[in-house]
Amino acid sequence: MAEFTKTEGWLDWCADPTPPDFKLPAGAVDAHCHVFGPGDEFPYAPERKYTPCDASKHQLFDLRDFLGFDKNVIVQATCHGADNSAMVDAVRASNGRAKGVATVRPDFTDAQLRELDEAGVRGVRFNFVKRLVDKSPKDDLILVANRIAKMGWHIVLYFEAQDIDEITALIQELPTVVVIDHMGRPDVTKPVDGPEFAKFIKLMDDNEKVWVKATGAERLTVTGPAALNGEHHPYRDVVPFAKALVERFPDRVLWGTDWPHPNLTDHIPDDGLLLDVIPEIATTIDLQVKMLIDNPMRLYWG
Ligand code: 0GY
Repeated sequence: MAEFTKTEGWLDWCADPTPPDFKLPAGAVDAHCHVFGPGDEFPYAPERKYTPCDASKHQLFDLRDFLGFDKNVIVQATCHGADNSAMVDAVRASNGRAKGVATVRPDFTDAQLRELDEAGVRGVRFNFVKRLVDKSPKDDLILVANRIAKMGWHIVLYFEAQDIDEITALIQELPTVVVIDHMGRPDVTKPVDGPEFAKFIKLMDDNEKVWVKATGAERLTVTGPAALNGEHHPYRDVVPFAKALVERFPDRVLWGTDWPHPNLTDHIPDDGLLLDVIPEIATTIDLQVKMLIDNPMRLYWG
């Protein structure tokens, strides 16, 4: 049995989230979350950059039910490398209520890809965040892209804001829908209408195939989760960035909890509080239904 000790400073996930004030519409999809292990059943990858605490499929499904989501999109995280077993096991156990995004290397066989597809995988993720991977996955991405395009899958990209020029060029070569994690990780201390975020908006303006996850408030925030002047405005510094994207690209935006919030060292996100960000960024029922139901259903269950 494999024994794993979580990385020093690693914070556990919140075991008793606050009941959210915001009530999700029926059929809502948590379109960005992970499962970790359990490590003794699904060992973490030797090349991983962190060892998380276990976060099992049962714990994910409990959170789904507590928050009022109907479905999950479970995204492969780097701590499991290209061994998708924990994610696939969770998707298979969901009774059709979860889809997956896998890590695929060029040496995967067609039979392996078919098996992932049959399990409920609908996308591949390429992680360009330097602290999470040994080398840029660009070459792998080009080799894998055309193969997964034939299966109707899409590509999820995770990168840092400073790499946007390189990523913008790369996206031109990609044959599928491209979903960008955590809004391209903007520096939220900069103005939302400044030149940095304008680049991200232009990328989406210029490329109809690019979608975005208005997620990651808990990891992009500088002000933290606290309420403002006693009022209930969690993660208020991230809200203008997410709101701008939801309003400009209502048909190409997704939202998810990012549970169990890997690599946070300053606070343990309360997933109930995080949910209360939704009505701040998607301010009408119409926008909420698009972001939480119509868009993820089209991309993952369509
Ligand atoms: C996230 C964010 C992070 C981690 C990973 O695959 C991963 O390990 O994506 C991060 O550290 O920013 O979406 O889970």
